[in-house]
Amino acid sequence: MNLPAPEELRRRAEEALIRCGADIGAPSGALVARSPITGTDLRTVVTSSADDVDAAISAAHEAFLTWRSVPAPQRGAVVRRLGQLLTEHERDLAELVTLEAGKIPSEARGEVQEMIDICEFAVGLSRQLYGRTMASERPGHRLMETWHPLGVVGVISAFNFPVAVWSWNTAIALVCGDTVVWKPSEKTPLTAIACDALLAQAAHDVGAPTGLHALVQGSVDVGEQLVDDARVALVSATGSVRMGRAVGPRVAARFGKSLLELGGNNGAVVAPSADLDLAVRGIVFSAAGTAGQRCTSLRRLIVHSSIADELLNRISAAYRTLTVGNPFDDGVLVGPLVDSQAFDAMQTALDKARADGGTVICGGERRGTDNPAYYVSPALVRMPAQTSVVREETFAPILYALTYDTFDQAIAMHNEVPQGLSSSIFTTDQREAERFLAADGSDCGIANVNIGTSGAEIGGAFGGEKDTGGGRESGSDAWKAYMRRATNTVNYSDQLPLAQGVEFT
Ligand code: UN1
Repeated sequence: MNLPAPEELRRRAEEALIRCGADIGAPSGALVARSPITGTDLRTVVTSSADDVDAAISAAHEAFLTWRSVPAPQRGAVVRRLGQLLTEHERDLAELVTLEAGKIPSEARGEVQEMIDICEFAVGLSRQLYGRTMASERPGHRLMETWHPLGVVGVISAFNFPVAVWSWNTAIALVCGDTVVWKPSEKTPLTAIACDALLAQAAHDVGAPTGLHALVQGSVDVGEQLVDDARVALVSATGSVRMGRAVGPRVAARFGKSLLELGGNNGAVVAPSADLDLAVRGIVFSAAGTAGQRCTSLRRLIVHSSIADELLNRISAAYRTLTVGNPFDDGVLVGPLVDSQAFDAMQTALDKARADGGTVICGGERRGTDNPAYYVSPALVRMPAQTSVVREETFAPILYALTYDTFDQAIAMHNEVPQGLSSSIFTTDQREAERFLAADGSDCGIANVNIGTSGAEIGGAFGGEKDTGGGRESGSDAWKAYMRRATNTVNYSDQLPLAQGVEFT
């Protein structure tokens, strides 16, 4: 496989960081930023000590005490400026995303576009943090609710969407009057440095108070400090179910709030009436795109037995045309897996699937073994049943295909996994489509018709049920998780009637 020289990648990373205004200093830290493109180092980054994390939380808390009283539309100004800077530096950030996460440039730019979109959304939201007014049962009384800033938001993000998920949280948190301490994935520290620099620039340009955002870098212990610190009012964490099981109860133990966006095991039902041309395109993008490393990646295909052979033939034909390789090369659609652990997990899952009676129709093999990078052909595996390996999320491009005969069976099979993030149905039968979206249809936070499971727009609330953690980020009214609600009763009469008709005289 023809891969770029490690020095070229280092130079590109450094140049993009400088263009984003990052103070990169001498590379002297303990955290090694790597590129999955070559499996080699990009530069080192200083890790945050326990004292550094404590200082970051203190500063963010201090800043919150001022920021919460700045009118929300004024808070929107910093996010508006951030959106402008992200637009100016779209290529630089996308370059860093490709370098650190291995995404193809189109997907990397799409991720930066999500950031720009959420900034626009958040600016609008800064004038729409609506509370309700309710009819009071008492004369001369007004009953209403007010939404107030919450405090410091601890954002813990994953490698696969190293910048968009941060922006969903941060843009919304800032207009809601919160401040942010961010712990990015150890696998993507450089994109985080660039984002932090752009936000600092935005805050400076609009004269916002300092300390609205702090970046802390390191491994689990850094995240744990955010989880355990009572000054962190909300912990918004994206990652594995295992991580969420550790974070959720710890935050709850101190009565903090958490917003969990954990694993998915996303399925698509393909009905006999489906438009197969459209279905194949949607399936291939969702299953093989981003090398299967989205939390919304399609992992399970539940296809009617009458069309299974044809559909699987068409998907495997499409898979064989996918170019796997250096994401910077023209025409490449599938970049590398993030690291050797991801590759090992994929191979272990494929072995288990074979042991369970599965047939690998195509893919699964490593491409180009003469380097420490891990490129694989996306795998399509026909399974006789939804065995334990199919019920787990493997963060790699494996698509398991199962067949069904009745629609009820398809829905039952679809919902019979622990995770509940994204789902879709390909059908032209309106009854089936509506049933899939109904209360007794898909049990996921995202349910689509005639598109794949991945690639959601920012306008909707993003997140899922069951082991996915229940949190909602991004659009719609997800902002409410970043604020606290106060119910206010105002008596403007000269009487003191008690609610529920209670007499106390
Ligand atoms: C994730 O993988 O954590 O819907 C987020 C999508 C993207 C976001 C994915 N907009 O696929």
